[in-house]
Amino acid sequence: MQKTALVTGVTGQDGAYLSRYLLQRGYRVVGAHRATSIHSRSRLACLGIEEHIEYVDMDLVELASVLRVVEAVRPDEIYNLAAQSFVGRSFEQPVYTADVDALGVTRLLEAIRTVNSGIRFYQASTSEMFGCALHAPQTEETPFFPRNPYGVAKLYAHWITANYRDAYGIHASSGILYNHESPLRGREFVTRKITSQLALIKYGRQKELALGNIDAKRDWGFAGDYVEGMWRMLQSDKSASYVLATGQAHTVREFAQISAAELGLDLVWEGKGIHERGIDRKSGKTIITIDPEFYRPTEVETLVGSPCKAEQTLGWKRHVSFEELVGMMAHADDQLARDGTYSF
Ligand code: NAP
Ligand code: G4F
Repeated sequence: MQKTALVTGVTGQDGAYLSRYLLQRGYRVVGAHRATSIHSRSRLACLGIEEHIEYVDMDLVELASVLRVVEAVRPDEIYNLAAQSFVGRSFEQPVYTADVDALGVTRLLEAIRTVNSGIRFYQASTSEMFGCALHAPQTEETPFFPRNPYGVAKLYAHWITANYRDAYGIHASSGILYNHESPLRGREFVTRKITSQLALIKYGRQKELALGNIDAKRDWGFAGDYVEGMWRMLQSDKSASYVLATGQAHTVREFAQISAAELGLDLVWEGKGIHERGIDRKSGKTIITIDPEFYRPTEVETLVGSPCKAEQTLGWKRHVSFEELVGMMAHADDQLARDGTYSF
């Protein structure tokens, strides 16, 4: 029998890749988004699936809206991808971030408990919960130490998911996902900011790219690989928490270096701290500057995860390497910058 999946945050990066994955597996996919969505369905259109999804209006800050949708759709599985997902913005909007990213999850879990406690639930947890991590690589057992309002809100969501699992026997799993990127990534996140702006610089449409802490290290994988892990969590007999990561960390500086090379720019670095600059050796022009505006009040310097449990228990495996990911994003943005068309 055909299964129905309700995907919240369907207009986002992961919403698009997960919906495509579920459609390929024969699911009926119902995508929930806000009536006031700031994103169009352009990511879904980009993957050629916009017309294959049913859409419902739902805002995670409104309990009645969440209840009505779960009642009407009667899903077998809910993937909760909706969130205010930008760490930088969470410092500016901590209360809103908590409402959506923390309490929003309780609203969904309450809807499941009320409508049908047999619905399987995926919560989009994050490596940001480890924050100032005490060990590296982090595992499902590493203590949490969040460093920003986003991480704190997501930690509440993570624990409430575990609580509904234990208290009510709901099949509720948390994916503790490390940074995953793609050509569909929002342009406020550092990877896409780098590839989109360096591509514009290459075509003379922009002069410089301003970055913050380029020594920060992240464990970057490809979003298309990670959505398969989400699905695998909900097919497992037992619900649990799983880390999805690559096990390798790279600096923002390395990401910029490889992006520049993929775009045909020969990047060399000069200077230190806020005076550091990235120069294109061929033209001699400064193309990267450091702007303290992009520093965070509290930074997470390094995150790197161990995907051992997911690999061994779920049979999950990532396929795209760091270098392939950077190349994929740089080439997609090269084309967009050349054609001058950005829809996300
Ligand atoms: P994204 O591109 O920012 O998408 C977030 C989605 O949430 C958008 O569709 C947005 O819809 C929706 N949303 C925001 N506020 C909402 C609200 N009040 N009610 C309903 N929908 C709302 O994020 P992503 O990269 O796909 O990430 C998906 C999830 O995984 C997020 O929960 C994120 O926190 C988590 N996560 C991401 C990563 C990563 O590296 N990508 C890693 C770990 C965890 P609009 O179009 O209406 O704005
Ligand atoms: O790309 P970022 O904004 O991603 P961040 O903060 O790691 O969060 C992303 O990954 C999390 C999983 O670990 C998700 F839960 C979350 O939803 C989101 O998807 O920043 C990465 C690093 C940071 O250390 C930041 O300080 O890059 C540094 N950075 C340096 N210059 C910059 C910039 N980040 C941004 N966004 N913009 C800059 O100019």
